[in-house]
Amino acid sequence: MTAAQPAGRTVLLTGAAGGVGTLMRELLPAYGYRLRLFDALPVPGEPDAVTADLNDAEALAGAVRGCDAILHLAGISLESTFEKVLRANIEGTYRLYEAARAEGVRRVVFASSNHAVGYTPWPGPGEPRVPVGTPHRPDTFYGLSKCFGEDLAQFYWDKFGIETVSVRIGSCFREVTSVRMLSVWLSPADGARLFHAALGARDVGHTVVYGSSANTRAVWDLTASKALGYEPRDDSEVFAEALIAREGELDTTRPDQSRLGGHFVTDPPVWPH
Ligand code: NAI
Ligand code: 15L
Repeated sequence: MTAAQPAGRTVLLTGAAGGVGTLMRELLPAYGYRLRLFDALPVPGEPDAVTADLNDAEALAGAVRGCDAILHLAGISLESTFEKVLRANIEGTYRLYEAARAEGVRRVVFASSNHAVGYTPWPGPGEPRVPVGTPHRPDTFYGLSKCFGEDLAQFYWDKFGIETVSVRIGSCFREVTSVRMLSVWLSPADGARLFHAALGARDVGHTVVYGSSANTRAVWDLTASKALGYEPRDDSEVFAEALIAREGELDTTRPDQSRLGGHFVTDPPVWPH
């Protein structure tokens, strides 16, 4: 892998109306990208955004056409019924890759999630950070769909030569709101740095990386992220004192804090009703 290519490229941003999409609409243009926006919901203040479902193959093909790369954020971002996760995240991500293949787009950055490995035990004191090679241990149907997305990315690389960086995002929000997030926070600015690195690094094949900031209490091994050229600058520690005063230190004997996925591990599944 070598350093990021110059920006100035057209990138399709799916999920542009969502939380991370909104942050990246603010931050990525400074890196020189022209963003084309896509979401099932209208994107406020963006009349040129494509408003369509990922499963609308015609709309998706039109959106993908002529793009240099895709930052694929769209999908269900929390646990839901299997049927909803299947439609948006599994079928929808398949449609996205099919559109990329048909339209000749050679690079995807896929928003995977820490919940692909959510059942992995929280590392104890002195234990090494969790490597990207740790086995998939999804904690939800949602996490399972991210495992599928990573495997789909590997398949489209092996079969069709479409490159992907799958970013197992921790918690990408403006602020840190729990003691767990002290370890897994990806600040918006570091998120933009990481997506920029992932969009531009050469010869990535299919690479899986973790997405977190330079947190004092980090739990994931960022070696693969840094190999893309990512240099995190933020540290959640500035939020620590207030959060620990409110919640106490992270207690890995608690079921909802004993594994990387936090409460996703202990929350009941969502069944159709
Ligand atoms: P979000 O729920 O705020 O935004 C997702 C967007 O995708 C929404 O605007 C929604 O309308 C759109 N969408 C959903 N289904 C769609 C479909 N079938 N067709 C077209 N658009 C559809 O989620 P957020 O927080 O912005 O996350 C973005 C991505 O990053 C998601 O894939 C999520 O799983 C992933 N991620 C986010 C993390 C975070 O900390 N925010 C952590 C780990 C992963
Ligand atoms: C995710 O995958 C979710 O999309 C996000 O909303 C957060 O819950 C995040 O994981 C997390 O683990 O904090």
